[in-house]
Amino acid sequence: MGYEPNELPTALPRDLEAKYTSIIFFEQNIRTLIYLCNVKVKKHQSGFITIMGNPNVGKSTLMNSLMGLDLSIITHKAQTTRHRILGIVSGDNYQMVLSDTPGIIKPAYEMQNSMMNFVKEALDDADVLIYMVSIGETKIKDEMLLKKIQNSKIPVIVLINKIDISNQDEVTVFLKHWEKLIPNSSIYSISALTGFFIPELIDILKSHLPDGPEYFPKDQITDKPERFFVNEAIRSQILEHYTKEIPYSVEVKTEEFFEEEKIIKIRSVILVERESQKGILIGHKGKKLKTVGVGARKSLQSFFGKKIHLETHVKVSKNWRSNIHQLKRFGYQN
Ligand SMILES: Nc1nc2c(ncn2[C@@H]2O[C@H](COP(=O)(O)OP(=O)(O)OP(=O)(O)O)[C@@H](O)[C@H]2O)c(=O)[nH]1
Ligand SMILES: [Mg+2]
Repeated sequence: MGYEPNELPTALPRDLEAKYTSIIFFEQNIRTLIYLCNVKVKKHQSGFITIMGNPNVGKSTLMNSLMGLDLSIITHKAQTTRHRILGIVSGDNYQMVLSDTPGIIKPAYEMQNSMMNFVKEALDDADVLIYMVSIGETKIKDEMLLKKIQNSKIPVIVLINKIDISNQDEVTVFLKHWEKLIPNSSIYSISALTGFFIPELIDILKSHLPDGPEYFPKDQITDKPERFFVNEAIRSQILEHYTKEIPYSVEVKTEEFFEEEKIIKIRSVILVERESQKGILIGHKGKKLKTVGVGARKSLQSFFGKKIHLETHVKVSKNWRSNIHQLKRFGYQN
């Protein structure tokens, strides 16, 4: 049947209308199905995973091992980590925001207060808590913290670390001990250093992530700026090469960071608390400070993948560890 353009029917013939309606119905069903599939496929999981525990148990080693990257500095000395450092691991459908934190201590001065505030903040933000102990540890001394962990509403994972320096019988004893102490937790024995149980742990952590958004762009790996990692590389060398109170009296501030195509030019200031510490740090004819510079340059070259020109100066900033204004300048307080 043919129609002239000016005499088109206002309604479709009955049989055509029925077909047309069923096509629309079919198309809508398909759209709903595609929508539901997309929702299912695109479901995204994310969360904040806090790593906490006593000093020196291997928290930063674990963070780096989970990241597959040397983000946090690691030394054999306690109180190496002073800040909360985020390490972000992302995949298409998930994002784990790890927090490396300072080891738990009883604060003796203002800087240590700030360090413990970082731990508290990270605990308050956590979707999953990792409490890490070294093999041989049996207690959480702080009663309040113990209660908080025992009554935790979020998943708690206790990791017994450094099992590479232990044996099966000993590991079994400590696994049982921690199971009894924190019955609401999952307990695993690992070696953050050798990587034992790390791939399995990554899967366990992913399985605990709640549904959530991308908190950070997927290609971002940390919340800290480049200068922070320069400060840390220098501080790591100081922890390595000096004894007694020197590493604990030092703060590093990077004042210049110029990135060119093939080289990064950096100027950093090392602050000490007293005049006498300045001499010790510089050493005879500047030899000790030179060792620090050479070591830091090497590690920064591999961290940034570029040639590094590093200039260091030592200054006295009297009692900076107890001075709130100074601590603010160094990023310890908001
Ligand atoms: N044998 C052994 N040593 C480890 C293991 N994990 C870490 N360590 C060592 O333990 C020391 C402390 O490691 P860190 O990762 O700096 O410990 P931390 O808990 O971050 O320490 P703080 O930042 O001071 O609280 C370093 O000498 C590490 O090499 C492990 O699985 N086995
Ligand atoms: Mg650490």
